[in-house]
Amino acid sequence: MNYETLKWEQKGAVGYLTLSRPKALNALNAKVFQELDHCLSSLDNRSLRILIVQGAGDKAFVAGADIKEMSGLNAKEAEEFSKTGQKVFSLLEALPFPVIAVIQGFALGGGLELALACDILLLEENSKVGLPEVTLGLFPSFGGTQRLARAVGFYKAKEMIFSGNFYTAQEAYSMGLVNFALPKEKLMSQAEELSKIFQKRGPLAIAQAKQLIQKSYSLSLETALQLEAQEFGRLFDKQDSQEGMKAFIEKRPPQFKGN
Ligand code: DAK
Repeated sequence: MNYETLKWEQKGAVGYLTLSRPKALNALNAKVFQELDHCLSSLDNRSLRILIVQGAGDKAFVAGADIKEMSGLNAKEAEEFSKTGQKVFSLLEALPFPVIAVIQGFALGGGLELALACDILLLEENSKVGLPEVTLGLFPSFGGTQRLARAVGFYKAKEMIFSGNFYTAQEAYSMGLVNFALPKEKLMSQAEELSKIFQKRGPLAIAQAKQLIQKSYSLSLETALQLEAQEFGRLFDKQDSQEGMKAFIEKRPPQFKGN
């Protein structure tokens, strides 16, 4: 897949998606969203087990929506921009395998919202994150008001969104916004270490667990628990769960095939 604003590479079962507009600090414009839409819609979900998302260069993961492009949009174009953006974030969130955001440099506005649609967030220790939309008279509307509050709680989310301030990696880690804050040289190796661990586990089990964790946002606990039990039962019809339990009893590593 050849793109103008993205780089795509697959090594084994790991996909590497790089947002690449370094001169604009990888800001999200209409072209980026069109290409992300195409790329995420055409992934081979059978051969992929992990997706790693990063930004080109070391200055920014993504510095937000492209303010220069956005300022020239008319109402119709803004609606289109918003729709494609929302579609892309939903596609990313719905991928049936873990998505790891490797964040180096600024992750701001729509850039932080993109990271929040991933499953695991790794942040380089000198990076800054924030939702500065209010400084533009906007508010974070690619899911930021929802996903951030779920990640860090109402009060911290309100502080971040109302102030538009930038936060250090240590602050982001302390508030539970990211899984790890790491030195630059350890960032990708930690992502790959996690990828290796995830790949050893049952892929169907991970896909179901991911979906159920996401559904917990919108379902009552009672309904979600029923669904959890149902899906747990369905896994017993699959070869992977039989293989996993058999391998444990036979004291050998399991051979998961994703069926
Ligand atoms: N958009 C466009 N260009 C950007 C950009 C951005 N978000 N961020 C940086 N750039 C460009 C700069 O304009 C500059 O370009 P040139 O002037 O060289 O042509 C180049 O990248 C380098 O940036 P700086 O010269 O500013 O670099 P500094 O190190 O001095 O500062 C910075 C880095 C990241 C602190 C600063 O660039 C900055 O504050 N950038 C803006 C950050 C920001 O406010 N981001 C939030 C954007 S608002 C929507 C849903 C969601 C959204 C919108 C719509 N709908 C549902 C419709 C989301 C909105 C946002 O994300």
